[in-house]
Amino acid sequence: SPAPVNVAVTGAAGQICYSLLFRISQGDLFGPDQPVRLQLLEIPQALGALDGVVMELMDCAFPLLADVQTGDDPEKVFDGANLALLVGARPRTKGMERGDLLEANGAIFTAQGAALNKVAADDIRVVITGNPANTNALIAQQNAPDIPADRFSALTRLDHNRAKSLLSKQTGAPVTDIKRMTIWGNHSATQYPDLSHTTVAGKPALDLVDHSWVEEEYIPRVAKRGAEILAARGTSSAASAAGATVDHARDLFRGTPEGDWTSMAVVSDGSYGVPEGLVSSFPVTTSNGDWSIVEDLDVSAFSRSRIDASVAELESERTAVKELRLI
Ligand code: NAX
Repeated sequence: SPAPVNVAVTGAAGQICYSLLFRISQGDLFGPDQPVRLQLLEIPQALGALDGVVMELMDCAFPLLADVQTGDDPEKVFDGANLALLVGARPRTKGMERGDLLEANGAIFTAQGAALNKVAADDIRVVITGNPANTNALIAQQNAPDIPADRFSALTRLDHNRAKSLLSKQTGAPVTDIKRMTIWGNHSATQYPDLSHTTVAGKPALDLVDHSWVEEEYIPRVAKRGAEILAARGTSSAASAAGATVDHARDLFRGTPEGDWTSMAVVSDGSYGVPEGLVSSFPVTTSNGDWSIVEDLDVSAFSRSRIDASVAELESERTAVKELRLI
């Protein structure tokens, strides 16, 4: 069998990783013939709990799991990584202002970007799930000057999958019939799930649903799905976030299907009026670890105003982290 792929994962003792690590070890990311080595990063206080997770990984006797290492030093844990999944982040706690949140996460993602820059493999790909995902990705990317900017992407796949599933429910069509879904902007309440180019069994989605439903129910429900789950479950979405992280990374390497695309937050080249350098969600096609933005889509006036609002939020986050000298 081929040499193992080195997958570094942060936040490894957290709830998303309690699903994610098992999915990766099962072969859901790189397929049934590719062994993986897990390099798991946690903060010192969580290393004990992480030992328990590693015991469970061992107890699954996964044929594809070649090795597991753990630690709290990113310069050691990221050594030789081919793929880094940055899941661990500092959640917003009571009384914390947005600036405090950006600063706490800035400390994490400046250090992790610099460590990746120093010790990751030459073919490194970096996927950021930890929130605020887009701006954390920007911070990591800006602190890794020797890694090409297009190696970084942040997750909007959970939003994309939620958007597909809610449209499937509304139209009665299976999710496999839904193509060309797009999430634009920030992974936040300002995100814009755009049905303008989406097809359902080959028919334009917008011919099948009312505009008022899209504007008043669908868009807010996709954007607030995380809060809906938190209210029902008492904790934030975890298995679905792990699933979306697997979908994102798998498609990055194995490619999007012909005639379809996915959504990823990537460093803007100025496409669709999104200022260069911002990490914003776009429709993308992928193959062999690389992505490209789907170009020349029509943008309606309604879409324009939604995209602009989310991009304005990303610009204000970028200004804030610049002022904090994190980038
Ligand atoms: P948990 O709080 O269960 O786990 C996070 C783990 O990260 C903890 O074990 C913590 O010790 C660890 N950690 C903190 N700082 C670290 C550091 N510097 N290095 C390594 N590990 C560190 O959170 P979980 O539910 O697993 O969520 C993880 C992140 O994903 C959060 O930021 C969350 O907001 C974000 N999410 C992102 C989503 C997306 O679609 N982009 C959706 C789900 C989720 O909300």
